[in-house]
Amino acid sequence: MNIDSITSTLLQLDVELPSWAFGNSGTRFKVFAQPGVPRTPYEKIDDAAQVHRYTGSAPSVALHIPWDKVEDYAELRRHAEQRGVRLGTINANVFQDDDYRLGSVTNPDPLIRKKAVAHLLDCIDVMDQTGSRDLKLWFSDGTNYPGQDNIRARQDRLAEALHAVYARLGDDQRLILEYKLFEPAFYTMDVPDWGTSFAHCLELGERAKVCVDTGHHAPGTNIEFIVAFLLRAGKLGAFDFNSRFYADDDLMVGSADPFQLFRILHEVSQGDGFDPRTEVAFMLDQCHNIEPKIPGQIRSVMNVQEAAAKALLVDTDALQRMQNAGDVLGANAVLMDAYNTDVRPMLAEHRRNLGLDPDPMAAYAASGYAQQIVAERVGGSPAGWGA
Ligand SMILES: [Mn+2]
Repeated sequence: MNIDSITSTLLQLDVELPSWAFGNSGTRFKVFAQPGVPRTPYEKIDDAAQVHRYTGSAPSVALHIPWDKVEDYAELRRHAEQRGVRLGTINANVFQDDDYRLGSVTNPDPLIRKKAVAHLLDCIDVMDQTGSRDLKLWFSDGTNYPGQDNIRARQDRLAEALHAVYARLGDDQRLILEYKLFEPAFYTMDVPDWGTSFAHCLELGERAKVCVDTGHHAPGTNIEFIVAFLLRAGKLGAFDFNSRFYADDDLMVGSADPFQLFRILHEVSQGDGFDPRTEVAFMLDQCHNIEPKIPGQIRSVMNVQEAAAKALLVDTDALQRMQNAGDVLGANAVLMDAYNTDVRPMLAEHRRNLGLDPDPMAAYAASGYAQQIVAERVGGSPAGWGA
């Protein structure tokens, strides 16, 4: 691909930011509070808009309900638009009530299942007001001990809930089902892997798709294979990008294993996933526990752009020739040539052409915004993992 078509593809590559990345977060051991952290969904959007301002590639913000519950979503939507961004994916949250100790939509108690489904339907009402396309579902549901509950019955309850939610979607709305190998449940998760998500989505219909959270697999899982398979099947709905060394670490995308991110985005490129018509949502799902949050998000967007640029640099004609000729080393060399290219000068030039600072990290640091929010955001409760 030549430089012009690479930059035009990069222009279309929008990375959605998670509102929760801007709030305080931590591990189960400690949350380190940072000064200047947003206290309201409005302030989270203000911070997200900064990331877009310096990268030009983060025009939407995903919300988490109820963490981002507001009185008037139309007003929040206008607030976002005034800041130059829009509201994106609505992430449902059925994992924080005491009622959900034994599960939400798969709970053995039908009343608790009903409560969970009601929340999911409420989230669609929110989507109608925010103009969001996607409802992202991740369930913490599962069991800790063999025999604790009937694995098959839990799948039936899951399917029933998903059907109820799917039936309520508008014509332009999608259900995105995320999976996770383990945690918080340690014996079985009800949606542990892409195959389970894929099977439920197939049964639901066209507008149900799989979310690949890069941190939700067993160590050593070949994520790019999953991506290639789902794209081929038309079932890759979204990415939740982050990095992991051990479990669901939620570190900055591209920080732990940039080569893996490149391999994933190479499959995206091969499967036309960068074409907006393929409707793959590229989202960050991260927490910045010890590093400053806005620069952490800026760096993450840049990491996605760098890996995408390298993936787009792959000489696909040469690659195919080598593959067809059975030239193992030649084919591998074509891929590695692209990966080993320093694309940073190209991206700096791309930003200059857009009227952006070629160095988003430095430009944000020089803006004074970090000092401004520390001075202004006094009083109130900093946002975190709660409503
Ligand atoms: Mn996720």
